[in-house]
Amino acid sequence: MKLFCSVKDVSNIQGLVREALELKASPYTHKLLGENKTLGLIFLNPSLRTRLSTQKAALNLGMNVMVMNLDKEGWALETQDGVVMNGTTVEHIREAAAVMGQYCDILGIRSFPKLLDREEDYSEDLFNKFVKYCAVPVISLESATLHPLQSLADLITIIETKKTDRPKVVLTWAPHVKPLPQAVPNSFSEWMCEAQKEGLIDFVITHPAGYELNTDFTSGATIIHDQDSALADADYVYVKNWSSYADYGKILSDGKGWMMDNEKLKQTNHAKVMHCLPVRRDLELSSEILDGPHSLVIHEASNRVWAAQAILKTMLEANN
Ligand code: AN0
Ligand code: CP
Repeated sequence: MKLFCSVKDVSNIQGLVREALELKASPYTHKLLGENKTLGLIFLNPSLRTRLSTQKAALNLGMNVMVMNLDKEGWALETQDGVVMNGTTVEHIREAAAVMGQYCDILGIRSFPKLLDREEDYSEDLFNKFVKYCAVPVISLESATLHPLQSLADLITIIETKKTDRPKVVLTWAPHVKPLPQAVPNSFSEWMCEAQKEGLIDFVITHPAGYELNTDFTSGATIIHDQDSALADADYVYVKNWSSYADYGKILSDGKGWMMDNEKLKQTNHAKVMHCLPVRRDLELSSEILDGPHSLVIHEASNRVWAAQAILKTMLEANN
């Protein structure tokens, strides 16, 4: 594996989940695998979970880790080709990525979309240029359109805790005050569609009209605008806000009535509630749920370590 940015980069998702759960049971079995190897984690946006869990995963494998907040601590980056750099950008991604590749055996990068120009964001221009010019294996730490380490941790969490053979998983849109990327729901959806194809789950998406996701990521999902009917008999409810894809990057309404709370959970099959975090309490999800027995959010975040460790292990073994 030289690249991890999508479910398409994984040949066997069930095998990967098994690997992650084995690492969870025995975190230090491969503590020499990453000896004398360096992981670089490059952030252009804030992060708590991705940064710490990926660092911990690398340390469990014996790797060295370097972390850089490139947006704050690096030189202002130019990503366009053919421009005379007489403005505010100081360094081109061609040199910056190539140099980071000299210092690291594996690189991770986080780069959110600007949410201004749909074509630009969905071209994944910055991420793809980083991959091209660094010349070492790359892990997405959340790109403009996908967040694969999160989705793998989500799949691990569902497979680890499921009580029925084929649980019903519902992705439900939630209100927010800021326009957020579609990366988490796109990614969750592509992973759940693959899990559904393999007979592991049934997958339903519910959102208000106008919040349809790019259909490239939702093939096979049942999409229902009525939240109540979507939630009926759900075993897992995955709560997430995203901004509109059609009216790109916009918040279309205040989303009143879409916050997940205990009253809504009554329609489900005692569903467990998931969220990638960070979560806005009592806006996206009620405190009552977050502090109660239905919440899986902390367990889900803890599984980020095993998701990252499974990917790093696969990359180290493939590129040894
Ligand atoms: C980001 C998002 O929605 O993509 C990161 C989530 C992991 N969330 C926020 O910016 C609040
Ligand atoms: N869920 C997630 O990726 O969290 P961070 O943005 O804190 O890394």
